[in-house]
Amino acid sequence: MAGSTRYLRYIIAAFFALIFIFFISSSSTRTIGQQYTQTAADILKNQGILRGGGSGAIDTSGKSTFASDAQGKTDVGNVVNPAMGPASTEASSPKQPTSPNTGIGPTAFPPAKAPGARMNATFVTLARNSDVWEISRSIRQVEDRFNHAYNYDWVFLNDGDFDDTFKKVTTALTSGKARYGKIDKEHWGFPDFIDQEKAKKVREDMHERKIIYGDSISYRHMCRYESGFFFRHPLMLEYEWYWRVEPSIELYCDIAYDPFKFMADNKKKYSFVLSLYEYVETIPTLWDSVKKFMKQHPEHIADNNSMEFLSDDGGVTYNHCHFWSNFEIGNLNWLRSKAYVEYFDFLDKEGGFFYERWGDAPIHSIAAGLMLPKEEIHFFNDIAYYHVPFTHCPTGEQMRLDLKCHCNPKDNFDWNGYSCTNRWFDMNKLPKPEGYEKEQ
Ligand SMILES: Nc1nc2c(ncn2[C@@H]2O[C@H](COP(=O)(O)OP(=O)(O)O)[C@@H](O)[C@H]2O)c(=O)[nH]1
Ligand SMILES: *[C@@H]1O[C@H](CO)[C@@H](O)[C@H](O)[C@H]1NC(C)=O
Ligand SMILES: *[C@@H]1O[C@H](CO)[C@@H](O)[C@H](O)[C@H]1NC(C)=O
Ligand SMILES: [Mg+2]
Repeated sequence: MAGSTRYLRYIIAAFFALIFIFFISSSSTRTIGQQYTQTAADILKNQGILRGGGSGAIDTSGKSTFASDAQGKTDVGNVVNPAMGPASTEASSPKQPTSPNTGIGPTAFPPAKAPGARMNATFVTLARNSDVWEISRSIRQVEDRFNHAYNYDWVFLNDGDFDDTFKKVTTALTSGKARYGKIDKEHWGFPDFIDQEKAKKVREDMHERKIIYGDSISYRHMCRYESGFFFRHPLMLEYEWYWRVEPSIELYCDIAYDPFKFMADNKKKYSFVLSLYEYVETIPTLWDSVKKFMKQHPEHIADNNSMEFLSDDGGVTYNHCHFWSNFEIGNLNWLRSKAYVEYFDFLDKEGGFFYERWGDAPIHSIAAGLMLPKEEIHFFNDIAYYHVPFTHCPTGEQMRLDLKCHCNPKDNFDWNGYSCTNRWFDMNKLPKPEGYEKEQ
């Protein structure tokens, strides 16, 4: 008799112990990563311990993984899943009405928009209608990481007419005014001094040598337009600063201040995030033309220039270093200056946009390198960027954490031997960002 009473006591004790264990586990599974939040009652029901339960094993795995999260900021205990039914959480209780965040005290949200004046600036994108979905991805990232708080305008330029889809989609994505411009025929096409036969032979030859875009006419028009005309488009005349954005780029970190204002406040005219060596086959005679220009216009060459970045022998030869111009933040009035326009006109007459395949990146870079004092060029370590196939992921772990970056530091191109950024730091005698050795 006494033995069976003791037996019954064991069963009751074990039963309560079980309830206790499930109660603990339920409070730690109430977090993201689980399909829905579970109460102790749910679990017991699933186990068939309470009446009306389901059939068997439930997955409580992950409870230890998430237990620590639940105390941190990933606790989403207030998320209510309508499928949970009446036994769910206190958040769905009608006794707790919703109320707005007062903006006061420790639970106040930060202000939604950046304060302060805007610069006279715009984003600018050259694109075709077929680029709509790739440019949409770029816009979304620029808006999410920066412009949602600043609402700068966005100018879209095209040698054809933008169609309704392009305009509708991009207007919806931009937080500032979206504006659409058609490129003048004068600015997109062969100038009359170009020998068509000679240009054609070059394209055929480059095609055979498998040089990228070597046989493309439109790519050449594009490079010439970006080199000499985009800043003179009527829409662009209304602005002082531009930020070039191409399709299919990525921005990996928050941009927590206004780079346009930074440029203005620090007297910068041109900026970059990636630099590298140009493909020689596309610019075999560019430097010869540049040297002719320098001789003809010594008044345009800045005293404190970046020749050391461009040449290893004091200007005799070009080392092919250039800033990668698919990302640029720069000053439009500089590009519209007498110096730059004369530089472009001179190079244009040389014919290399069509008799070779001069890209706008070396054209812009050499101009900035020779005609601006070097302190007017800025390297944005904190703007994390990707354009196929290169990544600029900021050097320095603390910066990456502070800016909520999602790039892999191993992908950073800056300290790679094929990058010219190391050279840029050396020339300017700038201390390299902390931790760069580890990211080489
Ligand atoms: N409207 C127009 N835009 C072009 C044309 N070709 C290139 N682009 C744009 O010019 C920029 C550079 O072209 P992309 O194909 O990205 O060249 P890559 O980055 O050098 O490979 C991008 O913004 C393109 O959308 C063209 O024929 N017409
Ligand atoms: C913006 O800059 C352009 C070019 O310098 C200028 O013509 C225009 O008047 C400026 N707009 C404002 C609002 O300052
Ligand atoms: C030249 O550039 C360097 C680096 O930006 C700067 O520290 C220096 O003051 C400049 N010198 C002159 C004469 O402007
Ligand atoms: Mg591109």
